[in-house]
Amino acid sequence: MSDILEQVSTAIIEGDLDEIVDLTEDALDEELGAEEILNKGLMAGMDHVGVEFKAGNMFVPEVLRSARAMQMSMEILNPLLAESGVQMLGKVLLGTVKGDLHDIGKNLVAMMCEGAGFVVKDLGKDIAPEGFLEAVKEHDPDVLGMSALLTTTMRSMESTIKALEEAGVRDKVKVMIGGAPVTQAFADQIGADGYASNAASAADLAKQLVS
Ligand code: B1M
Repeated sequence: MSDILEQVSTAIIEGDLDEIVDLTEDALDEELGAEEILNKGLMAGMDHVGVEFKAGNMFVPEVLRSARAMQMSMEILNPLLAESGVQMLGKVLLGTVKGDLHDIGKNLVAMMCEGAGFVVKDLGKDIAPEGFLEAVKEHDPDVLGMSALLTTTMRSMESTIKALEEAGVRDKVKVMIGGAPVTQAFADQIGADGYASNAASAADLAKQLVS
């Protein structure tokens, strides 16, 4: 790998907000393509972050910093990627369910999915089943991801899946769920396509679901 791509990757891993923009511009000055910088610099870095986070060697504040660095670089690369028509892995629509204001974990999932090469549409928090349904119709995502942190709100995931079924769009989108009280057994019970226990696993799961 070229020296500058290694530096970009390291800046992502270290969450180096002071250097990442300059390094991204340096890589472009060296005539590297936006796609190469994304794949071999940013995603390589975020892959490493995902592995270390899963292993318990990196913690939420560090991951958030890496994700912020990734976003800063993506702000430069996004228009170039759009121009060159780069194929992303797919589209992930995300939200925290109705009645639930916890969004830190969901934001991490969004960033990990972006880092893995998905276009992410984040609906935010307190999203009712009808809100998810309308967004599925509007954005036509490959994966719908729902997050819940309260035992009292996780049932809304089931209502959302029912709303998708009733509207006849359930088979157009894969549904993944997560959040502290959520389990694989619950995912099976409500008919979700997958459950992930953490943000890095959620990105892996989204990849599996679209493959
Ligand atoms: Co609240 N809260 N909170 N809270 N809060 C918890 C969740 C709680 C466990 C605290 C406790 O009592 N020990 C408890 C829930 C009990 C329960 O239902 N079992 C609780 C409660 C009760 C409440 C209120 C009801 C308190 C009150 O007002 N009486 C209230 C509810 C408000 C509402 O939502 N309507 C409330 C409010 C809040 C704040 C607003 C103050 C704040 C949220 C701020 C925010 O998110 N912007 C807050 C916080 C910060 C917490 C704790 C302390 C931390 C949650 C967090 O961000 N964790 C939490 C206690 C705790 O966990 N120690 C607590 C870090 C985050 C990275 O982890 O969200 O689990 P997590 O996400 C992980 C995984 O779960 C997974 O990946 C993430 C990263 O690895 N994941 C997914 C998450 N979503 C996923 C989706 C996927 C896949 C994986 O696919 C789509």
